[in-house]
Amino acid sequence: MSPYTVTRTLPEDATGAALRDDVRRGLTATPKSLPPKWFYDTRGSDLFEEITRLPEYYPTRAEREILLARAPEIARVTGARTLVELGSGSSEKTRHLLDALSRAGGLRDYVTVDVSESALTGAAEALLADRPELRVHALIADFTRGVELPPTEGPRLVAFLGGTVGNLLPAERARFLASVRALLRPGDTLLLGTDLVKDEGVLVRAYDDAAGVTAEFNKNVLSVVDRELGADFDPADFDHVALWDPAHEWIEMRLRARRGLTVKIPELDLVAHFARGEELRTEISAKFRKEGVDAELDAAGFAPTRWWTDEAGRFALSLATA
Ligand code: AVJ
Repeated sequence: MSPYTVTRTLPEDATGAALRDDVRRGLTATPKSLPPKWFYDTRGSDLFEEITRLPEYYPTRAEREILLARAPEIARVTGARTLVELGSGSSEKTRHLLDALSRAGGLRDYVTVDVSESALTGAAEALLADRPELRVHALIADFTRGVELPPTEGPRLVAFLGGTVGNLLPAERARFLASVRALLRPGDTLLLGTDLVKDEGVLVRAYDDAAGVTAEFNKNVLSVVDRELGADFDPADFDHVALWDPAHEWIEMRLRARRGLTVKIPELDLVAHFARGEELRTEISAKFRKEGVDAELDAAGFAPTRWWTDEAGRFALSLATA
């Protein structure tokens, strides 16, 4: 049996406290908003997995295409002995990277960081079954609030895939990238996945699919607030909205009240009113251009060294050295 450690840096009640703060702040603000990280309870994570298989949702397939094509080069260029994956979820795409890094000969440790304990430990155990020689460290942590990495051997490769960096607002992104840079030493690298600016119709359909899975995923955040904070949101009172903001170059997901309504949130001692048609913003998903990604990496103290896209030019992976 190979070594496998689970470290919790979030106190048991941290998730609840953070959710309460976010919901209080978001529902008393104008316009109303909730951070996207609260989508991902078990049902939300399952719905996201279903989204990745939808015909309209191209980012997962595009990123997998790049990883498959470039994994050997990534292994060669980085010489990584430790792979750190942030927001790993089910770690499905990571397999290609792990395989290439193992074949290149240097990989010793895999550190997987996620707020979702069920996603983490399930994935870690599946990986271990195939790779008895790998040391796996599962870290339950909110990577936007800073993590402490186990003292593994360098060079380290930090992978932040899926385009999830686009869920952060520009100022949050700058802070986040700088905090990742601060974890690294010279010679370590960052592998960053970013979805690219493209035709508006293609983008909107990726977030408003014909089968309605993304609508379910969006409304799931209301069920999370109901269950965790005793609220009485009825998801059926809201319509799913996905729109392209051309000024910010991001997709916004919103929930629009179908009628005027009042929601009670007993755990917060809060009552929230929605006018008919009022919208709650649940996610931004920024789309990027090469110049923008390079500039943000540079501002965070990284030197961008590689830029790869899929054949169709929909999605990019950047490699940057610390
Ligand atoms: C998991 C953050 C990459 O922003 O595209 C999918 C989440 N939201 N459909 C994204 C998501 C709506 C997704 N990321």
